[in-house]
Amino acid sequence: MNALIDTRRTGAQILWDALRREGVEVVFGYPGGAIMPAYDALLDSPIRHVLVRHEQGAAHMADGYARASGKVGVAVATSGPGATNLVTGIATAMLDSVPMVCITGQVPSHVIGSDAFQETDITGVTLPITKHNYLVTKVDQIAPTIREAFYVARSGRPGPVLVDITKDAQQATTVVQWSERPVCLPGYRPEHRARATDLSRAAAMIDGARRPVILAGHGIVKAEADALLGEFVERTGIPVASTLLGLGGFPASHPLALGMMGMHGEAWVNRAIQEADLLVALGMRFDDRVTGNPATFAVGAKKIHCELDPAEINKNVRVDLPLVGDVKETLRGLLPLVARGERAPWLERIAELKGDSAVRDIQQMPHHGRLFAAHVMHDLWRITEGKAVVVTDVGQHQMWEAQYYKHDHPRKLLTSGGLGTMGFALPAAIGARFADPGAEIWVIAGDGGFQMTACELSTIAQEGIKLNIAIINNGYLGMVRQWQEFFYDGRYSATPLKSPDFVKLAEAHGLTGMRVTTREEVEPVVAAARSAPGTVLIDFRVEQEDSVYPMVPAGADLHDMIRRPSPIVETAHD
Ligand SMILES: Cc1ncc(C[n+]2csc(CCOP(=O)(O)OP(=O)(O)O)c2C)c(N)n1
Repeated sequence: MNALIDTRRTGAQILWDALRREGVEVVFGYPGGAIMPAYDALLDSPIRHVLVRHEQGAAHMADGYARASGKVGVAVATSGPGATNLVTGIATAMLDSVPMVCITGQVPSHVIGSDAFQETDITGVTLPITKHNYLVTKVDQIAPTIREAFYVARSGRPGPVLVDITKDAQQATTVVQWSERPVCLPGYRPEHRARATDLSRAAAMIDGARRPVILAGHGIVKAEADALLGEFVERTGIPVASTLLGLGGFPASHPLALGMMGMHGEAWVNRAIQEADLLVALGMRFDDRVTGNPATFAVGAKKIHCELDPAEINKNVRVDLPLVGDVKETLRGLLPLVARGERAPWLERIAELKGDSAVRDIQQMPHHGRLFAAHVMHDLWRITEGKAVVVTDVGQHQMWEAQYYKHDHPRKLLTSGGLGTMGFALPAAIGARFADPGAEIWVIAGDGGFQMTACELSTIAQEGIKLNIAIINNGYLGMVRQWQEFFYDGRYSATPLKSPDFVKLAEAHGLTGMRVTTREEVEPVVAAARSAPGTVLIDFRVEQEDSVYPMVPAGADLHDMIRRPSPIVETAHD
């Protein structure tokens, strides 16, 4: 009898045991009524808990942890408002295929449906933005559900999974039977493998192409296929264009790295894609920010699409040959089949397409003591030798970072691509810090987005962690201001932005704040931030009305770019 009593565990205890069995070391969360049994049991678990200041932050931290480490991130929240506060973070992870498990408390099972205090149907709310979700009402379901949730989150195309556990299920006790058998879910077949005949067809298309371009996406990073991509490029001599989330999947310093494609991609990259006779798309999904008008996208090119998720095939762009499977396996299969390639005429043509881009490059622009955001990015890249983990927010600074901070390694740029979530950077960087305690981490955020989750400065202070924070402060919601300048006759509706004194804000949190207003100050202040033991926030006061070039207007043809005026026109205050 005593032995039986000893082995009975509460649902709350089982939850943490189950997380430990999945290898979880840290979770990000916020307590409340319906999750209190779990929080009580947490005190006896070796799992570290990071107390966030808003549940959105918990979701972004779990997301940043997952992006930086490749492991599953975990967020915890209570029912009702706690759970709904997770929603933006879950959607962010969903659109970028980030493996994450969110645990929410739910009202006791006998009051579900009665509009009980803090009751929200969170499985209903998150149905379209989770890969899968569960409502657990029985203690016996907790262990198998957590196991399944991790399996679903990390297998196949990764994504967020939510497990909603009623309070009574957390409080009840049971004797757990831990299963060691592999999880098998009816109807869920996450593994695919490209057929040998299709690989041979692809190899023939690749060998026969005269103007091929590789489009490297996030899948390269996620599948850890960067080394194989390198071998494939060395062998075939095909130049590589990257998506925003694909940056770092192929070294920016490689001679065949073209740079970023799409709305704010390099002009020659977009032109090369439009002139290509073959696109080899690897782990990317032809997002509208990448293709521009799909009707005129690379019309002269045959398209091979290597993609894990069959639902992506022919979704946005019709392709000639889909290779459904893990991109690493696909590349491994293709490598021995493709011939060594010499593409000199095509590379010369691309060099020609680069044309006057250099003179339009803001790096060539005299700064006359003023501070351009692009200069800050370039200097940060130079000073950190391109080795930092950079976590960006959303807006102009995000695009300048993508253009001017050259990433040579995967998982070094963490950014919200699909959902474009302002407020992502600061909490995601906190998550990345727990994934990689030794890394140099830079948050790069706009003055607008930073304020959306600035409360997490308190989390940084409480946890005593070190980050470097660069606020690219232009006094506007810059990217929207730019669209207003280009497409709404310069009518700045609700984009001028007043901010707190960021230096004082940092200091109020017990952190260090610094300000930079000229380019000369960038280097010494960045050096001081890097060598400081604690978190340093730098308020970079940059040009207020600078724009990101080139730009493909939404829905326009990919080659129809707005270019930086050339020669660069000096602005009035010179
Ligand atoms: C949560 C959220 N709300 C609104 C937007 C729309 N949006 C995209 S960029 C942007 C402006 C960002 O301004 P800021 O953070 O100052 O960065 P900047 O563009 O100036 O670099 C806005 C409002 C968004 N992406 N996310």
